[in-house]
Amino acid sequence: MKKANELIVALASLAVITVVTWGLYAVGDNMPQGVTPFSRDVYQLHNVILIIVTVIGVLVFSAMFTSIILHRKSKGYEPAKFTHSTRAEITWTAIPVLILVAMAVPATRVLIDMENTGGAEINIKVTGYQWLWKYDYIEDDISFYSVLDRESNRARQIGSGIDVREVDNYLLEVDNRLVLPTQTKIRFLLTADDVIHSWWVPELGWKRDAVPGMVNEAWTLIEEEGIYRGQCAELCGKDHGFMPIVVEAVSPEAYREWVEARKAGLAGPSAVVDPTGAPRRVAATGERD
Ligand SMILES: [Cu+2]
Repeated sequence: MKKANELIVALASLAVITVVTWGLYAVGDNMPQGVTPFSRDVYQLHNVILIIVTVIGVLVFSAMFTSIILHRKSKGYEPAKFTHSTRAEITWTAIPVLILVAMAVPATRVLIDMENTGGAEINIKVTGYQWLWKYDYIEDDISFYSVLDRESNRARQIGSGIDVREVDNYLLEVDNRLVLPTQTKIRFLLTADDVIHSWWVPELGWKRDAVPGMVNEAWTLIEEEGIYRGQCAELCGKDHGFMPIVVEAVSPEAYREWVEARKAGLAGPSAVVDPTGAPRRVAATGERD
């Protein structure tokens, strides 16, 4: 009878914890899967670790609640009298080690892949300033600043009277987007000119600090065309929240076309051709060189 009781309590606590954990997981926003091969690896890794910690949580809390309910002193339960158990010591050392190895192996694989910046076709230098970004396309000799767009900037001013919900991509739009080709390995060289910034576009699956006097590396290979938005992820000063990042990923052909037009001074801040067929904006806005 006592054994049956224990089993019922253990199963009930297990069910409660599983339902609560899964509920939180289902209603909560999971992290984005992203659009690069290792952003998806990171997503899978996150799920694997979540499952491992859920299983550990369920087992530990089931054992705890079973003991609290069935083995309490007021029920006259007699505690075990032993003071040392070599078998228990070995078990509770070996099991966590095995769990850590199970987590470390896939995590290390993804980390090594993230650091492998070799073989890139395009190199982009990213420089953080208070409070804007500068992009240099090293092979193509293109360089421009990327600043918070005018609409957001106007709306953010104290007493502007503008309803920020009316502003498209409020604080997540720039004047000059970073145009990149899809299906191409791109290496980033990140640095800063004043304080530490951090370049972060969640869909690409990584963020990297931009530190004055240092060059950090990262890489990406964007699989899907689209516009991906991010922000500086370092508290770099009072206007830290106003240095967004916008990546515009286009097909390699459209990218080449944009590069040529940009070099000729014919392309504006975006590679996306106006669907109305209107000519592209002449000369980029926001250029400061
Ligand atoms: Cu910053």
